[in-house]
Amino acid sequence: MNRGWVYAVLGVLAAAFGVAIGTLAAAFFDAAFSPVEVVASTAIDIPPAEVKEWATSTFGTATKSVVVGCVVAVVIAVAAWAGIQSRQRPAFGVQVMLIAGVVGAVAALLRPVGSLLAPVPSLVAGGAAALALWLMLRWSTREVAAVGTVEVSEALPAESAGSDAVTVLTATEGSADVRVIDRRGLLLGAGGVVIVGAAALAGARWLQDRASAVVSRAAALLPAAAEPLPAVPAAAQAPVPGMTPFVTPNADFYRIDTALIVPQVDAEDWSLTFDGMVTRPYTITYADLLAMPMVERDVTIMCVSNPIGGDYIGTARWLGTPLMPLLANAGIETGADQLLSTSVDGWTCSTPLDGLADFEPLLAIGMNGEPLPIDHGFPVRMIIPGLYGFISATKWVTRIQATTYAAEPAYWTVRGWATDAPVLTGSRIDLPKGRVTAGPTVIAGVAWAMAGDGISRVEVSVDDGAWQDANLAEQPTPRTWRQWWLDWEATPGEHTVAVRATNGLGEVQTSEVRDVVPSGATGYDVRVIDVA
Ligand SMILES: Nc1nc2c(c(=O)[nH]1)N[C@H]1C(S)=C(S)[C@@H](COP(=O)(O)O)O[C@H]1N2
Ligand SMILES: [Mo]
Repeated sequence: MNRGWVYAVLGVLAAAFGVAIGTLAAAFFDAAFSPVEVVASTAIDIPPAEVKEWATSTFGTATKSVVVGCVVAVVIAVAAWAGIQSRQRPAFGVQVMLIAGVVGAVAALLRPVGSLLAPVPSLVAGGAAALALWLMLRWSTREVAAVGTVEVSEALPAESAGSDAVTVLTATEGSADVRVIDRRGLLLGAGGVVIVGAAALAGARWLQDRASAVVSRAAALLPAAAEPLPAVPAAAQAPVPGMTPFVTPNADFYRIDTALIVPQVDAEDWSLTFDGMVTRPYTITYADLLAMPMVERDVTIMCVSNPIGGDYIGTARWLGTPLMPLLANAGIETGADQLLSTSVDGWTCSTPLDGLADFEPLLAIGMNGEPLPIDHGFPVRMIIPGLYGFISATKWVTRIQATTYAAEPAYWTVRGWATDAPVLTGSRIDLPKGRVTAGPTVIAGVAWAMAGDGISRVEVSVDDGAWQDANLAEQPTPRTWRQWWLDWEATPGEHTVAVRATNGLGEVQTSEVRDVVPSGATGYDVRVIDVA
């Protein structure tokens, strides 16, 4: 009789138990070092840019969840296999659990934020899984004296104490004893593992919640801007029902980062160090930052990985202090060509020093009237209009070094992305959405030229016809996108609509189709509209 599945389940239970205990161990110091987390993060970091780019274009912002799902699937498969193997060779299954723990520990050591404690949760997980498997194997089988020959089958005499049913498990030929599954021991062992594992996860959850920055953020008060901006003019919004809002609500703002567990930084604990090739290195606290002059800026930020027509772009009113005076205090030495900013989770970002002042970089603390959401960098992030996010928008920023590209290549630089990546002039069609009925319709969208003096013109071509000028909504500053719309008499059938933008310097966006790697996608957004 094949009871392999029972052993597969024992293997998976043991692994789940190990992960739960390891997660609890990590929660005591840093949830980022929990076993699944370190393995998934390392799995994300290893592949070359092309693979990542394929993954992002296929799964979008769900990429991280997909990677975590794959890691969990592999763990389940290996654990089930180890369980099945342990039927004949209990020691082998136990060893597989221990080795899995070591693999996790190695992944933890590869994380950019080093800590001697980093491998501990994975090692604990491997040990706990091994112990759970060993105990469950012990409790769920026992040896009974064989009655007669190895022919013993399902029905051992009921008097074989205590077990409701016994099944022959293995009977080595010639041996006098037979290992049988003891159903009661099996249920007690597995049940105990499930209960203790669930309690460990609940404990980990509780510890993590206590460690979250939610309380600190709720208590954070935003100072008033020394230079308040007038409200965004109503005319910045194209007068078209269903149109994308000019200011993106925080809850709908795209999120891109490498963090699987969002860094939790209390404002009270935050500090930012300016160092590297500077004459006067120094460190500021959140209180120091609040005492600095605050400005408000409406800025559209955008991800270099945004595909044509994509939505990794959003506009917010940021509150923050200008970065240039802070750099001047540190005194950048000649020879430095980049600012390397580092996030608390070890992610690094390289920003060209050349021309930096023109972009009016900010250290931002507020987004649309609230402290930065935790996902968007609470308590402090960088915002540099005109540069793609990966070279400008460090969230949870804790260190800014003046250095050189040669000495300190940043996270995405070593993965094949550009170091010089101004936001390219572009445009997107947002409306109409879905199927359209024939008659008067509006084609509308957004366009941006953040490093090119704003948008001066947007043109639309229907079915490869002549380029027609679209209406332009107001653009409060060249650092935001600009909405546009065009009335269109839709006739039944399929229509192709294309859009192109011209910046304030009179340069038309390029039609050349180029991929997002290494410095941003180009080409026109073209939509097929189905008119009934
Ligand atoms: N700490 C940290 N900051 C980061 C990143 C990251 O991976 N880690 N990604 C950058 C990228 S690629 C982009 S496009 C912007 C996105 O900012 P958002 O998530 O607030 O929209 O954050 C930037 N800042
Ligand atoms: Mo990005």
